[in-house]
Amino acid sequence: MHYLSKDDPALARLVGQEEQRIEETINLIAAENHCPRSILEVMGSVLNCKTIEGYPGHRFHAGCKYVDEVEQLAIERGKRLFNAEYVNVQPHSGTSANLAVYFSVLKTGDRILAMSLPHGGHLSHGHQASITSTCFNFAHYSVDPQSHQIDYDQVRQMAHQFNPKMIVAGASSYPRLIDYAQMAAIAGEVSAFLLVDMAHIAGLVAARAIPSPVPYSDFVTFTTYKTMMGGRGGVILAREEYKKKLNKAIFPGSQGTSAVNLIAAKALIFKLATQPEYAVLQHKTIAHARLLAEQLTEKGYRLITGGTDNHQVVVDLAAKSISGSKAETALEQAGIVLNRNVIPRDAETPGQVSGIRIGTAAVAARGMGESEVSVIANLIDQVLSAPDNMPLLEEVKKTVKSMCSRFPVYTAGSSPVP
Ligand code: DSN
Repeated sequence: MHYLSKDDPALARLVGQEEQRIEETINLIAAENHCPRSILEVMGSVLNCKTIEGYPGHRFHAGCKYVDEVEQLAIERGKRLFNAEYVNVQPHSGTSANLAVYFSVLKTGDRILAMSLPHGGHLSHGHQASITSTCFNFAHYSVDPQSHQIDYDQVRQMAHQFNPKMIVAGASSYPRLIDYAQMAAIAGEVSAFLLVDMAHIAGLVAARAIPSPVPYSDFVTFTTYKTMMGGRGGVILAREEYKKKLNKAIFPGSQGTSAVNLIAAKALIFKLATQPEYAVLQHKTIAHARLLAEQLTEKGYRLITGGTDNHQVVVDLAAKSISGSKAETALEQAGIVLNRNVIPRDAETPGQVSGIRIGTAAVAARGMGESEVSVIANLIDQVLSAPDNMPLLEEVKKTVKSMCSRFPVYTAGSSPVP
């Protein structure tokens, strides 16, 4: 931060404080990760300054010789990694990617069937607060009241009644695998497109740790900074037949110039994701989530779906007489960072909610193992059993800080795997 410290000491101080926060706290936010240093380097490189519009070989500004190669590299690596016919690496985010997919093959007002947000879906899947809901006519499927898993019979029934032009599978808060073959069969029965939003699980899919939706879907979207462990941004995978429509829907349809530095970070993580260390890490992320789920269950916590198949555990705190919001605050005071989460059929107010969502990608990335996961489960339980006990929260914070110091993220020349 040499130049930043000179130009803007106040901002440099904040970056330093954020670095310290990262080092000293346990990151259990399921939508985050620690990325390799090389990702930070390429995101902060001169590539940031190049304006590009259009696609490699067809640009609207001169000087694109090298950035064309960067984007082509990202596209080719993305195709190989995910076995996809078409890749678009320009979306600024997962929401931008989803919007572009909707607009590529649908008209405003067309019907889309997606998972309800309180049951695991995402804002950009037609939530009333999202612009997606004003552009398209959404209906939402929910999860089974007992198992909390997707009820494919209900999805099928709704698809036949609602007759959507597109079905969206994929979630931001769903700890189980989705049966893509079933979703594709249902979409086929009603002649709907199938979009799978794999934002949360892309890294697990890239490592072949869980099944890929690519063979079953017309479109797959994801972000590159969650389990994927790369820089910020979104990606679209599709069949080649949608290439022209998708390219147009991103540029000029919904975006202007795109961020070459972030496209380069996508190229980089697609390369790193082919390394054996990456696969080991993604398997470890899943194993950690399973262990955490088992240990919290043993301590009497009720988990949504009763467990996990991926990187996240969703805990229903209703029986513990503590809201998700209070749990989030108390845990943060103790150095454990996660987010409150709405759960299916949540009885709490939207601000308080009844759940918390726990992700294990970042603890795996900084090298924590099974014994640390067990410590984390104990610490979570201690805090949630006495959220107003400030001396206890201080004690836990000390334990967290001490444990974190043995697993540096970026200090002492370290860099998260791979
Ligand atoms: N989709 C949001 C989440 O899952 O928390 C942010 O990426």
